[in-house]
Amino acid sequence: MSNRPELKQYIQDISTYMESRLQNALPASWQVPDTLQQSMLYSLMAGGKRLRPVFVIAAAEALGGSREAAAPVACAVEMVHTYSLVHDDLPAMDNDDYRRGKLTNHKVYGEAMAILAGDALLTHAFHSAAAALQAGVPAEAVVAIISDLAEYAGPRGMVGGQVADMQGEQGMTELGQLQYIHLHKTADLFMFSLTAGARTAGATEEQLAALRQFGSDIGLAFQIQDDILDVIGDEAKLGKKTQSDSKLQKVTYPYFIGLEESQREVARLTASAKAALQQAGLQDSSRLEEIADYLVQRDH
Ligand code: GRG
Repeated sequence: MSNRPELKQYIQDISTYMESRLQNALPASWQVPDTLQQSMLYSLMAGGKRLRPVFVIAAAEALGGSREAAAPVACAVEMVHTYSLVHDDLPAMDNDDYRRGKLTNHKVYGEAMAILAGDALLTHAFHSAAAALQAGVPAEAVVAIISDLAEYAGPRGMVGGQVADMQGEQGMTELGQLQYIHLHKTADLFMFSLTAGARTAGATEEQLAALRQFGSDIGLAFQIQDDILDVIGDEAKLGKKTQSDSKLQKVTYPYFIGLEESQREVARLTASAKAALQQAGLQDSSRLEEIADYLVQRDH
């Protein structure tokens, strides 16, 4: 009998581990203003799925690395992800009152504090990534991780994707525009997570390239699946005729290429992601493959 936990248990274990690491992310000696600390922790501890930390840790473990060495990087990417959600919910952007079933940060702490909590999460992410050095990761790998975090989260990465999304609201005419948004808003942090986790375990350039391909394919497939579920959900709620009048007008993958072709694209990207993993020469790629299937096969 193997001691290997089922995927759901594996994800749950990482979530529990991350909760305690994130809860203590700010050193007690720092004298951070109370409200700022509460606002940061309110969103950090609001019950996200911790997908990006799972990618960091699973990639490290696929190369025989340790959870402890990968943890500072896993915390860093979750902080960047959380800041992006706090800012995305602001009145100047999506203007949302609820996220994950709870009031959004600015609804509880006010707009100014939500902006500052987001800023503080983004800044503190780099402090956390740098702490990989104390967890035993070689300095050269830590510098590469920090540089990648800036690249994948910044103007050429997630922020660039968010801007393209905002501009796309004025009207999108090509699938390439939507693909750019999905790749940068979603896939870039997946790619960062996978490569950064692998870097903590001494990955080669070839392994990093294969993991970038895997992250890009799975990130795009994850978002296309989201688009598909969005359209199918509305079809169920509204009935086929009304749905084709309304939701297909929303700019999603099915809007451009139809539902069936979108489903085929998810399958094609998943196969391509798994093929990339096979090329990576990892010690054990099975967990990453399971995560890929779990993400694209979800039905909600
Ligand atoms: C404000 C710079 C800036 C960026 C915002 C994150 C984001 C970009 C927008 C939110 C809307 C959205 C659907 C983004 C795509 C990325 C994504 C899939 C976010 C949700 O990630 P999950 O499902 O969230 O991992 P949880 O809540 O589980 O952490």
